[in-house]
Amino acid sequence: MSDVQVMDSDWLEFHPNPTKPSFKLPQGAVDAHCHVFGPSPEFPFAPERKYTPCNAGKDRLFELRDFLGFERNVIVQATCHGKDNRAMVDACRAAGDLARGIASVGPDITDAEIAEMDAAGVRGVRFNFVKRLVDATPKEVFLSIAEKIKPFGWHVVVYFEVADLEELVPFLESLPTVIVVDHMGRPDVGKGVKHPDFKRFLDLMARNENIWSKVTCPERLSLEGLPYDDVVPYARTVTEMFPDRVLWGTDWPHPNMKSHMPDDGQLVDFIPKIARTEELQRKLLIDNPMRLYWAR
Ligand code: 0GY
Repeated sequence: MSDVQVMDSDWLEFHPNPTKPSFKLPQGAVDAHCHVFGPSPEFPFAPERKYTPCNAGKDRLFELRDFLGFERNVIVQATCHGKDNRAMVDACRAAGDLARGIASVGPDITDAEIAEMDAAGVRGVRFNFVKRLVDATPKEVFLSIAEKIKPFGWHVVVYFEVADLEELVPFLESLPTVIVVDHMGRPDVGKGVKHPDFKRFLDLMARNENIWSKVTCPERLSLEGLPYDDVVPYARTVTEMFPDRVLWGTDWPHPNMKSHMPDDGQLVDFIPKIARTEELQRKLLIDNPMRLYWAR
């Protein structure tokens, strides 16, 4: 059989030996946005995937968790696995109580399937609007999924590009669950924090107490590159305006990074720039993710 799952020729693999962060994470810190890729062939990538990554399985993730000083992970289903959640669920099970998961599901998902994933630690679903990652799903379909998962106490993680927010606002405001927005809605950090696009995002969070944000991915959003200082005002603004509704994560193994591969230790050192007090750091890294993911 020909191997159709060789990683893309321009794929950048995760950093092989990240530096030890200078910032000492508080005990109990949660990496609330990371993924597993395969490893294939145990967990093959989905036929409908838009990219074929390197293998980056749970063992490497747990090694990184321990090395950086995190205690727990929230593992978000990556689009390269489509709606086949086995790799993510297997990682959650293997971590015991130290991981939670976010799944990708279709409208045909049954209550029994949700309950089974719930028992493994899954606590939500991801709705992806990023066109380079997925084919479009009608909003009515997403809404029907949200209605199905709501009785389980699950929430919705959404990933979209800044240009799509205006059109998405009514849909987001109609969702019946907690919503977690990936990477602050991907602002264009060349425009400044006062730009109407970023204000639209802040206003959305201000109006809707059920909307949270991951203040993640400076390496993805930065136009300047290391040390990603052009992203600081955005992440700091969201963290200081909504200290009880922010989450932080590494985004390991960093899918689709093309400019460079971040050093996960340096990413951890970004945290005190955006959460400048011990109290903000505790909320961002412990209290908020524990409330959202480990309340039961
Ligand atoms: C991220 C970002 C990306 C990819 C995915 O599931 C995914 O494929 O999330 C991206 O390419 O921007 O949050 O990991």
